Formats: sequence, structure tokens, C-alpha cells
Amino acid sequence: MKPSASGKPVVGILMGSDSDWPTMKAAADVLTEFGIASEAKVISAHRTPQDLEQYVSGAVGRGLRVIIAGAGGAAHLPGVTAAFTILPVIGVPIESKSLKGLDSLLSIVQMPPGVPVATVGIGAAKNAGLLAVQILGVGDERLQKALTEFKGRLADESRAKNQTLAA
Ligand code: RP5
Repeated sequence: MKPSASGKPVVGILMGSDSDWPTMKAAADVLTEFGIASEAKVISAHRTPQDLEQYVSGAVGRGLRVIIAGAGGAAHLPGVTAAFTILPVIGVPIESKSLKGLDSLLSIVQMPPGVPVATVGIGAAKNAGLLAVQILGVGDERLQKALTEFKGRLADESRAKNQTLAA
């Protein structure tokens, strides 16, 4: 298990394979930027289903508050994770070789009523990390302030693009 930032992890980052890490690292990086401790782990809904049940069933007890799960292809990891927990689950469709991630997106987003997964765009692990920060920020003034500052920087960067447009 790969920890990031300091303290007890409050966000679990799951991925179906280590080949997903180059994408999922963006979620871990955002959490670190906001001072939120996370842990990353490879668990597969298909290859190690017992490990998934064990990890997710104990997540609340270990102090996790949000789970981010990324998978590609027949991407059942986020959905099965959501089946095993009351925690909010954010799904990241990994871009696949054969279908460019459309398979992953549809596998993750089309959950049955009663078992939601908050699905971000294909490869959009940074947004998954930000959404986790926003969820945790609902009851946390420090995070609310940091998110407000982040939005301010985003707006400044967007306005600055006007200065570099070709005449
Ligand atoms: C999925 O299969 C993983 O999430 C990964 O995106 C994809 C390919 O896995 P590897 O063959 O790289 O292990 O379960």
C-alpha cells in the first residue's frame, strides 16, 4: 500500500492494475496538494475479488471517508467497490487501448439505481481528486478556504490566456 502526505489516510485510491497508476497518480497528487492523506493500492475486481471485499468492507473502520477507484476495459472495480461500502465512490475510467476508454466509461457510469458511482471523464483522475477534496470540504473550513483559493487561481490562469492570444 502506497501512502501519500502525512497522517492517517482518509482517501483510498484503488486501481485494477499497476498500469493504471500513471493516470491515477494525478488524484494522489491533488490530494497531497490539499494536505489530505491518501493510500493507493492495486486491487482487481476480477483478479483479486476477495481482497477487494476485505479492503472495502473495512474502509470505514480504518478511517477512510472517500474511495477513488480507477479501472479500464470491463471496469467493474468502482461499481463493486460501491456495492461493498456506504462511502462515496468516485470512478475514473482508464483509457483503454482497444476502445480508447469508452468501454471503461460505460462500464463505470451505468450503475443500477441505489448504488451510485460519481464518474469523472476518461483519464480524469485530477478531477476525481478534486471531487474528493470537495466532498471532504463540506465539513472542513480549511479545505473550503483552500478550494476557494484554487478556484481563484483557475480563474486568473484562464483570464491570462487572453494576453497570449495571437493578434
Ligand atoms: C483493468 O484491466 C485494469 O484496471 C487495467 O486498466 C486493465 C489492464 O490491466 P493490465 O493488463 O495492465 O494488468 O482491470
